[in-house]
Amino acid sequence: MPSHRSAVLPSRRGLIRGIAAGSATALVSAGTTGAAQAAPGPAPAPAHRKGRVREYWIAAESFPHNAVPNGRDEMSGATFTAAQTSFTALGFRAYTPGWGRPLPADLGPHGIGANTGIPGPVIRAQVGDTLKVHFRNDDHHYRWPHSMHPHGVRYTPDNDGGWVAASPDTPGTAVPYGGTYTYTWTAEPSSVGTWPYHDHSVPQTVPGASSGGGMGAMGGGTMEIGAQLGLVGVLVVTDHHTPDVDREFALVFHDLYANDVPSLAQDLDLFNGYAFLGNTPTFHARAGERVRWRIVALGKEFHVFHLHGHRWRSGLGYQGWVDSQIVGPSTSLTVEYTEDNPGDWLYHCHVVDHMMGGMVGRYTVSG
Ligand SMILES: [Cu+2]
Repeated sequence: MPSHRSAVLPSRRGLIRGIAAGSATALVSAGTTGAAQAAPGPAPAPAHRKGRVREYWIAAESFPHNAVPNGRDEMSGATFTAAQTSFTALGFRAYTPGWGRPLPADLGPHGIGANTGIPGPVIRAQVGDTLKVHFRNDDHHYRWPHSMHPHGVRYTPDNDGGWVAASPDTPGTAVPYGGTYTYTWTAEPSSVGTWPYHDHSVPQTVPGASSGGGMGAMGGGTMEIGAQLGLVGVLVVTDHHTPDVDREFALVFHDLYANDVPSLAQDLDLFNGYAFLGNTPTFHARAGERVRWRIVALGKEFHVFHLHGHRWRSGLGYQGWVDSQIVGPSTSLTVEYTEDNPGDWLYHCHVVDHMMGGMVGRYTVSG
């Protein structure tokens, strides 16, 4: 029996409950709160709706990371040594106010996710809200400047985070090691959906890399190398039309290139920073639950998200029901269905090279 995407009534109450039970510690209400007011009617909420101020305290950190911690690909049988698949990664991590302590994982449908660095914490807002993201650069390994560049929300140039050599002093585009910056972004009616955010700072070359540094005295370096090393996350904007769900999974597609990251023995295709079946995240749901995947991609490749045993509404018009959808650099997918098919399933990129490079994982559904 196919899944159904049913019309779901506005559930402001559900969202508030979820926030209270979920990432509340990530949020410090520093302003007026209109969120508790009665939900408006079916028309899109106006941009000037009084929202809340949602503050996040996020650090960019460097840390050793093995993308294949169990040393094998349970799909092909290939094996790897830790040295072949390890590198110094970068990641965004959410903290208590003042960058006090890392926030605990919250994998619930309104939570920040695993908060282990790759991907960064799920940043959430409702239409009308203002996001104040306090950023600190704690990249003690590379000591490069970093930034946070959001998609989907509204911001001024000083809150863009995108560095260009022609105007290198634009605030917030190259936060130095040890430095801080606060970005202000607003959630508009046109912001509803799933978006990436990522490092967009000065191009750099990992020592020993055959790429980027090849430009030598001409300058160069690899654009968005920070994002390739892990500085990428998911930004979610909801409104009163957004259906409430029982499960929400954040999934980031991105790729590592041995030319850019010389400690790697080969290119790797990653789900949430990990490669190959048995290493990538295993997602769980139960029959009858409403499930939402929030998927973003970053890097140089186009991917195809495929989920075994399920179909969903594409929302694109050229074909209603799908079981595979294309996602490319900086674009996203929001996949929703009511779970009706218990079993152990695969999700993977259907570009075969990418599946063989690590983009495959498990999805288990209990009855
Ligand atoms: Cu792919």
